[in-house]
This record gives sequence, C-alpha cells and structure tokens, in this order.
Amino acid sequence: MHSTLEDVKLEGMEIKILPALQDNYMYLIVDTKTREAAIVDPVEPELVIKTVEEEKVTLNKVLTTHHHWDHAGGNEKLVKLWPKELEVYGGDDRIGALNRKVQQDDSLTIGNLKVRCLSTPCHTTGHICYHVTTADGTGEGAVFTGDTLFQGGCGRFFEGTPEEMYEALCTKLSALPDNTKVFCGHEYTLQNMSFARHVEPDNEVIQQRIEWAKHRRASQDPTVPSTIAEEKTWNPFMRVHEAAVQKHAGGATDPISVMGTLRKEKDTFKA
Ligand code: GBP
Ligand code: ZN
Repeated sequence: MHSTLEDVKLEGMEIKILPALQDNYMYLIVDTKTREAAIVDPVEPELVIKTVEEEKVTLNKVLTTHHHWDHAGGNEKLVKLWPKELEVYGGDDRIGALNRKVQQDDSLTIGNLKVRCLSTPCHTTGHICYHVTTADGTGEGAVFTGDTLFQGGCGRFFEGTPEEMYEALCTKLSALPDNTKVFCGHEYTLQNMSFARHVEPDNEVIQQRIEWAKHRRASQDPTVPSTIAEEKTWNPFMRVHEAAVQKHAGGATDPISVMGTLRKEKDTFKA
C-alpha cells in the first residue's frame, strides 16, 4: 500500500481514506447518525469489503467519478461480491455496473447526508464530482473530485478543452464554500506542487505546503484532504486570474488561454 489508512472526522460524517493501486484513493463516506455509507471509486473491492465489515456500516451506494479503469474498474466485481443491492452512480455509459446515471445538480443521499453532483467534463466527457454536506448545511462538507481537481493540480485534458476545465475549476468548484474539504483521486501532491513552484517561485504558501507534504509522504501519510480555500492559494490551475501566473504563461491575460498554456507545459513537466 502506498499510504496509511486514515480516518477524517467532519461534522455529521466520517471519511475513510483507502489507498489503492500505485497512487489512487478510494473513499468510504459514512453518515455518522445512521452508519449508512457510500464508496467512491472502489477499484480494489476486497479492501472496500474488509473496511465495510470492520466498520459495521451499511454500504448501499457506489459513487463513480469517471470511467477510467483505475477508478471504475472495480465496480463490476464489487457488485458481484456484495450480497445486497448497490446503487452505482456515475455520469458516463462507459462505467461498469452503472445503474444510476447522473448529471449536473442531480442529488442523492447517504443516510442524512446530502450529495450534489457537479458535471465537470474535460479529463473525460462524463466526469462527475460529488459535493457532500449535512442535511442542514452546517459543517465543512466534502467534495470528491476524481481526476478533475488534484491537490495543487488538475487532470490531463484527455476528452476536453481549456474552457471546460476553467468552468470546472474556476466556476463550479471555486463556488463551493471555502472550508469544503477536497478529496481527490490520486496522491500527486508533491509532483503537482513542484510544478506550482515552477509557475510561481515567489509564492511562499507553495513552498510551505511542499515541506509539509514531504514530511507526510516520508511516513506514507496521505496529503489529502486540502480545502477549496487552500487550493485557491497554491493551485496554478485555479489561479489563472493571478498576475504572477499570467506572467509565467507569457503575459496572456485571458484566463482560458492561461489554462491551456499551463496544461500544455505540465503535460511534459519533469518534477
Ligand atoms: C504523475 O503526475 O505522477 N505519473 C504522473 C502522471 C491521471 S491517471 C500520470 C498521469 O498522467 N495521470 C493522469 C493525470 O491526469 N495526471 C495529471 C497530471 O499529469 O498533471 N489514467 O490512469 C489517468 O487518468 C488513465 C486511465 C488515462 C485510462 C487514460 C485511460 Br484510457
Ligand atoms: Zn482518469
């Protein structure tokens, strides 16, 4: 395993961080009141089942961020192994075992928790992020961003455009409350932050997060979650309006063209 299992307790919910494959994360979301649970991107069904049994929670939902095998590749097997009915959510017909196709602003519940779907096409056309809050909206809330928003970075634009990633990061995800916890699909923080430092060498917040992340990774601790407010301070792809980032992108002031320039450079950047 690439990381230790960690448990993040938020108001009304508990998030179990489950490492998978080389650098993927699966997340078990538990409603504290009812012990109902949903699993995000269960690529390693055996670890999911073991955790669900240990925690004595009721698993009945799968939230899939996108169809790539390292996220959706465990869906069929989990559905086969699990004795009870599973609702499998996602925004793309290429997702295995999908039986609840969702789009922008669709909602669902996990016990008393509310989940709102955000359509964020670009990494893949059917990518969905899931925003989870308590019923009355108190507490910090959590967003599961798959391969759209990473800590300090974003996913490659396999099936979309800079306009679409701008809409995803700078319109939809930026509009979530500042204290929303961000749980992303991969442990890429050190690589991403090294690119962020290259873009903004004078941004001290980036240097501090690198030092922190190095310590965490030295003991195999996950660097997730961050928050939406933090991402706005260090993630170059959420900072395309900033003068320093625009300067790095050759002086362009159109945020969408800055987005395109940054992504092209990151595609071949060696940390
Ligand atoms: C790194 O940054 O550590 N190893 C490198 C990048 C997501 S996985 C590896 C990479 O390209 N990862 C993808 C990405 O978007 N990275 C962001 C970045 O490089 O800035 N995947 O597994 C990837 O989506 C995949 C699976 C891709 C099926 C295509 C298909 Br089809
Ligand atoms: Zn992907």
